Amino acid sequence: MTRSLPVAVCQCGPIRRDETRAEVVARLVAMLERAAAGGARLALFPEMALTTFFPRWDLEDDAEIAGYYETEMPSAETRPLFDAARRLKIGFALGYCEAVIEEGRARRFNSMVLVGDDGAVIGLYRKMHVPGSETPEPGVTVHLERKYFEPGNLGFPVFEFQGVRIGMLICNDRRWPEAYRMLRLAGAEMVLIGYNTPLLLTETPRLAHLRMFHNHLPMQAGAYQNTMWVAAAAKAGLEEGQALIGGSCIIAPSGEIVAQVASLEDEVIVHHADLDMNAECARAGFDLARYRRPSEYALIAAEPAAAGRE
Ligand code: CDT
Repeated sequence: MTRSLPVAVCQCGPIRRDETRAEVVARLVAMLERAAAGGARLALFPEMALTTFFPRWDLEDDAEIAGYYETEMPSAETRPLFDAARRLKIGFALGYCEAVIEEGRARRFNSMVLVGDDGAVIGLYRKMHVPGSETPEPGVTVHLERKYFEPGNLGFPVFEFQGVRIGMLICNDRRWPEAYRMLRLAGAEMVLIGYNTPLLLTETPRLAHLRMFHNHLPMQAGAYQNTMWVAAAAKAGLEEGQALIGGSCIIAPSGEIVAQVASLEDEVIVHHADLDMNAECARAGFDLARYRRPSEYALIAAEPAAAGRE
């Protein structure tokens, strides 16, 4: 019998700075309904799907900053999404900003939660590769994720969703081959990726025309080289004056994009992911157990000083 997972990518159009959680959650519930109507059993929302992408600003008002984070998941404000999942019998993955007391101190992570079709939390991922800087840097697009988040501390976990092994990555993670390989080695069959990516980077004008290529290239390579499904949901469009790239898509283990959005708005795409393709594609040269040479890859896991050439 063929194993498959109908998966939906729910791209979000821009979210305003003053948009309330209730307004955003209503948009997400509407997309979850479209995903379920399209036959999906799992829906993916972007990175920071509950708020505007505030790391574009060097904010000073602590109350405003705190307002972008969730201290519990679900909360009274996000519960309608969990209730909808239970009502519609569909799971979801949601990127959000997490504030938590851990090891006796307040900590902030850029996180994604995986939720079952019963509305119960299955697992949590915290973004590992946190890009940008702590303070604005001259000549560089302001991207202050390192002011607002610390790097994740949960590794690259893989969770079981309806018998399918699922990994999660968040935005900049998708550009790092090690992230996909870690998930593949932990048995992931599908990777869910949420992102907020500026369309323009002032520091690299020569590469401007390649932004969408550089969005899809690492995700297609990650899918192909690790023979996994990749589903990717963007926050897209002109958000508070900053253009965010769209291009949300679903990629087969062959590396081929099998579904892609056609707008920069709230949009839902659904694809029935054939999980037998993973093994079939692996047979075309990616039998990891047979051909991989981990004893020759020590530099990859070495700290920069040991590697010596970074
Ligand atoms: N959100 C996120 O990680 N965005 C990064 C942009 C980094 S620009 C300094 C990305 O890789 O798309």
